[in-house]
Formats: sequence, C-alpha cells, structure tokens
Amino acid sequence: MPETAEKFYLTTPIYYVNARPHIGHAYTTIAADVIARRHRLLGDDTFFLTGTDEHGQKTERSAAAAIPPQHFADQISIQFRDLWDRMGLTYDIYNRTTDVKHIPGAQKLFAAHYERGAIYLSSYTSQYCVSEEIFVEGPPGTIGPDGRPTETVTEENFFFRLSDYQLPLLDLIESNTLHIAPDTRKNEVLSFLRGNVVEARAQGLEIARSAMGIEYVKGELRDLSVSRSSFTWGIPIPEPAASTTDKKHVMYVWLDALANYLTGIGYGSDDPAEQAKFKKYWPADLHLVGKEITRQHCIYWPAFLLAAGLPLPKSIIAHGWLLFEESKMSKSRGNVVRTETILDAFGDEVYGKQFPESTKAERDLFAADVLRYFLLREIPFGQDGSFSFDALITRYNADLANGYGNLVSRTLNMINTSFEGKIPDVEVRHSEGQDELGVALRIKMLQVTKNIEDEKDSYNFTNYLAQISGLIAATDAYLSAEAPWKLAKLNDDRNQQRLKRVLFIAAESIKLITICLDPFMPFTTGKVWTQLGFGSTNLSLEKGQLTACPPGTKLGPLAPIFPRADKGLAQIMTDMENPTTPETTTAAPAETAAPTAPATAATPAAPTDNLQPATDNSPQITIDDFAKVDLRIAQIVVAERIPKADKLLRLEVDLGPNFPRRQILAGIAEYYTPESLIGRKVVIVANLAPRKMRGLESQGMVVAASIGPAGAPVLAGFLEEVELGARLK
Ligand code: ME8
Repeated sequence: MPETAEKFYLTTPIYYVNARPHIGHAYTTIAADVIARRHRLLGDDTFFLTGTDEHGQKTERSAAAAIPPQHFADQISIQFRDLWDRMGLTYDIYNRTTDVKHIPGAQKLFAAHYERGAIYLSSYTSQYCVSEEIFVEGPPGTIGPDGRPTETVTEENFFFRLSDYQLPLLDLIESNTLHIAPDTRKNEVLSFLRGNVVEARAQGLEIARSAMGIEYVKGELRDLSVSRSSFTWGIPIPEPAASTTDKKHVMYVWLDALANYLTGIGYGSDDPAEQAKFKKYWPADLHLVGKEITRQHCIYWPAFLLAAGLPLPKSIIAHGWLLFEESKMSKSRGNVVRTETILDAFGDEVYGKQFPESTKAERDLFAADVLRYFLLREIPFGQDGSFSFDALITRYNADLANGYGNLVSRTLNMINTSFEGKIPDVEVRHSEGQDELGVALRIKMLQVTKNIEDEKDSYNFTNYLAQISGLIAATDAYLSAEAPWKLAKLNDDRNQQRLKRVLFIAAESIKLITICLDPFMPFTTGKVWTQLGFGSTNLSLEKGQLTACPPGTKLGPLAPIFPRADKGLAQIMTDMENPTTPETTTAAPAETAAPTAPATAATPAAPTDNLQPATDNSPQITIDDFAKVDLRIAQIVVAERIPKADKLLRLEVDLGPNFPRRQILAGIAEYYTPESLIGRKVVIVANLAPRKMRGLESQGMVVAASIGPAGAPVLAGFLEEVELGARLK
C-alpha cells in the first residue's frame, strides 16, 4: 500500500448504447468500484471514470430515422447510469461521448495527430463488422467476430499511421512499461504485433528484432482508418483536416470512444480547473476492460497517445467473460441476466422480508453487495466463469449468512449479554503466554494482512476474498474451541479474564475482516461497523489501526446482517428472467399477427349478429367496431430475446412524448433478430388488454402480415415519415 497519498485514475470501458445493461457490464463496473474504494480507503486521490459510447454506425442504425440518435442514446445511457446509482457505484464521472465537453477533446486529439503527420487521406475498400465497429481483413462475405457476414465499405477515409508503431509498441509491452495483464492477454497482443515469424521466414520476408531481442515480421501492423464518410452520426473531423476533403467525415467510433479517457478528466477544455485536473490525473493508472477489446486498448490506444505526444496508461487489465448457459453472456445472443433481477430478488425477498421497514434503496444496496461479493469471489479475475442463480444463493448462504454474518452475530450477542454491550477491557499482550489459540489467531490476522498487502496490485480478488474467508473460519474455530458460552457460566476470575480475552480477540478479528471486506461490500460492512460501535469513525487501513479495537467501545443495536436465502429464490429469479411456457404454442405469434389468421392485424372484435363473412371466414364489422381498435405508430427502442423462449422477443416501444413507453412480447424471434428491429417503426394495437406471457406483461400487439404456409410475420410499416403516436384510422 502506498505510504503517502497518491493519485489513482481508473476507468471501465464506456458501454455501447444499443442495448440495456446486463451483469456482464456490471461485472467490470463492480470490479472498478472495488478498486476505487480500496484506493480511497488507503487515502489515495482516486478518480473513477465510466460512461457510454454513443456514436457510430451501430447506434445510428439502432436509432433509425424516426428517433434522432441523440434521443435514442439518451434513453439507453440513462438506464446504465440509473443502474449504477441503484447499486451505489462511486464513479467520479459518467462520461458520454455525446457530451459537449467530450467533443472538442476528441477533436483536439484528431487534430494533434493530423498536425504531427500521423494521419493522411486515402480511399479504400474493406470489410466492416458493424456490431463490433471494427474493420476486418478478408474478402467480401467474410464472417466477422460477431459470427455474421461483414459489410463491404468503399470510402474515402483518413488513415492513422498505425504501421509506424509496431516496434515502439513491442518494446513498450515487452519491457512492461505498458503493463498488460493477465499474461495470456499480453502474449496475444505481442503475438499479433510480431506476426507469424515462421511463415514470414519461409516466404523470405524481412525479420527484425525488438530491443529485447525478440523476432518480429516487419510491416505486420497496417494503417487504420480513423474516419467514416458514409454516415453522419459521429464527431465531425476538425480543421485543418476537414478542409482537405469535400466529403463530410466523422471520427472513427473507436478513436472517439478511447479519447473519452482523456476528455473525462479535462483534456481539450479551456477551463483552467479542468486543465489542472488533466495534469493531475493523466496518465491513467488502470484501464479495466473485457478481454474482447484488448486489441483496441493495447494497440490502437497507446499508438494514438504516442502519436499525440501524450504519456501512456500504466496498466491495462483484461478480465474474462461471464458465461450463461455455456456461452458468453451478450445482448445479441439473448442469454443475458439482468442485474435488476438480482437487486429485486435478493433485495426484496431476502433483505426486505427481514427488514420490512427498509427502503428500496437499502434493499438495492444490500443485493448489490451480494452480487459484488459473488462475482469477485467465485470467478478468478481474468478467466471466464459461469453465472448461475443456484451458485449465487449457495455462495451467499455459505460465506455470508453462515460465515461472516453468523460470526458477527454470535460474537456481538455474547459481548452484549456478558459485558453489557461493551467491548471487554483487556490487556491482551500480558496474557498471551496463557492463551495459545488466541496468539495463533492474532498471528493469522497479521499474516492475512500481509498476504493481502503483498497482492495489492494483482487484482486477484478471488484469492483476496479466500484469505478473508480463511480468517472468518479460523475465528469461528477459535470460538468453538474456547467455548465462551461455557466460560460465561464459570464465575471465577481466571475464566472471566479468559472470556474477556476470547471475545476481545474475536471482535478484533471481526474488525479486521470488516475493514478488508469494505471495498467489496460497502453497505453491509457499514452495518457491521455500526454494530461494532464504530459507526461514526471511518474505516481505515492506516498502519497501527488494523488490530486496534478500543476496549470499552459500546456496541450499536444488533440485528442479523445476512438473513438466509431460501433455495426457492433461484426459481423466482429464473422466472423473472425466463418466464414460464406460454399456454399454447400459437399464443406467442398471436402477439404480432396470428399466423393462422392471414393478413389480419388484431384479434377481431366479437362477431356482430347478422354480418356476413367478408374475406375467408372473417365476419364483417361496422366502422364503429373498427374504431374500437386503437392502432398507432410506435418505434422499437429495445429488442431482446427471452431466454428459453425461442419464438418470443421482448420489445419496448416508444409512442412519442404523449404516451408512456410500453413493453410488448412479439412472437417474431424466428424471423427477426433483435438488432434488426431496434429503431424500426411499427404499427401496434395500443388498446389491447394487457396479458401475461412467460411471466412478463405484454401491453399491446405489433401488427404484421402473415405470409406463406408457416404464417411468417412481416411487420407493417410506412413508406413516408410518420410521427410516433399517430393513430391509424
Ligand atoms: O465494447 N462478461 O462496449 P460494450 C464480462 N463501447 N464482461 C462483459 C460481458 C460479459 N459477458 N459483456 C460485456 C464496447 N462485458 C465499447 C467500449 S471503451 C473506449 C469502448 C463488459 O457495450 C466488458 O467490460 O460492448 C466488455 O469489455 C464491455 O462490457 C463491452 O461493452
């Protein structure tokens, strides 16, 4: 731990706004929050950045014509921010790439590249993967990293001379000047930078050596397109570059997004306070990212910084993926778990039942602690790990309800009954010789502290938390061996002294455990802290205070901290995520247009007497019947698969400013991908009685033609622009 206060600047990726957050996004942001809290606890001047990445082709397409992309981005960005706030995440800036402060900073970076000759204008044809916003090498039809065919892009673009940075990057990374962890990711980056030496040698190509003597293939790194001219949703490239072309270019979304790490702390601002902030915090101490965006952070980003004459970040750590049902949890696969499910289930069902008077905010914070602990204890940081509700409950009950919570409650309750709620007054050192178990536990406390300190920069959360679990178990074992409940019944002085010592040492251990767990579970450790009687003092890891537990401290009011979670909670959460089977198989398509009812929109009103069938066997209706059906124009703003429901998509539709947003379940998953729907204008039946399907309420129906023998749905749409909420008459 640093002896003096140091600055510490850390970042998460800024998330795309094309879909709502899931626990994969929460994973990175939680880990960053734990690191930020730990540094603050150590007294470091800490700055923690997160935010949203809002420009680019993907967002432009998602927004489509009717919702301006800005409006669309606003709607999704606020969902991320609201969730982080519900979870009590302590970011210092929530940076959005559409923010007025970001745009001049990103332009400044581009201009710096241009002025230093790192950017030139050219035109080319390449393959582009829109969902990852990256160029891909290969012929037309190449499959991109998202598993779909790439698109051919022929454009005039500005190019960044990435090829100039092959050797500088190799040297910086090999020498660890730019630290990349874990090693697997570092080696991946290095091998990409080196190229295939064996093959190149066989072809007679030039092989060179880096400063550390490692061979590499010269010219392996290609220049990178850093502007786009075929769409407009991005930051305009600045002068003087802009005047060198007739086309309107916007910055490549990755250059724009990476620049946020600079602009979030004041780069590009005229305000002296912002400039001072930049001077203080840059370079970043840590960029935390998921492993799939290592190349952008470990190759593009340092090259962009070198080209602008800016210092490099100190460290880039790439963690693994959360898997759900065996594959990477991702919005396009539809196998996501929403953090809100865990907040609501653990918060309301476990904490809310124990403390009915608690506020929703408290229940959220409690559940956020449970998720924080689980993700960082269960999955070795850097590796992929599976998420399951069962594992979450098992780990919670074992480590928190039975482990930490039980230790706190049995110790403090005994102090309450035996010593009128005051931490016993005892001079531990004088009696050490008589109390081997107590001495052993105190040695273990020091060992754990040292081990944790030795690992402070490894971000090995699993190991850190395992050490704390070990100390909890050792303290429990100490209590069982000393049996203070028996000592309490023996009234002689020797046994009373021993009782004091045992409870004092146990309290001391709980204090240490609580301090160590605080960055991981800030809400619940705060409660333990209050119960220990230190409510108003700050948790502090300063040297000398670790083991000091002032005797005579009056305990706060006691109550269980971690009520047991029932195994049935897993089913509740599963139902919240994977609602139950619909009653009939035709129920799902009926939410769009029943495939068996050709080309009809809504379920017709009940047949009126004496009316003849009009087409096929549809009865005639009157104009009044038709007027009952409220058909309106809506725009799909969220589209997600529903796990284990192959046919259904969950949509959220925007009906313009006069109506609230609503959720509709549509049986079109076999025909439309969620991404292709976002931003699309559709016709909905707005006054259909809501109905529950798979545990979710469908508040309307999307109108579609039903074609072919299978009744494939084709969504109704308009050729002209129509405003949201407009009624069809
Ligand atoms: O890539 N497991 O944004 P993004 C673990 N905008 N982490 C996961 C995850 C999973 N299953 N799914 C997502 C972008 N993440 C760019 C970044 S930065 C200048 C621009 C986390 O919305 C993880 O941190 O696709 C991953 O790197 C990030 O979300 C990707 O978020």
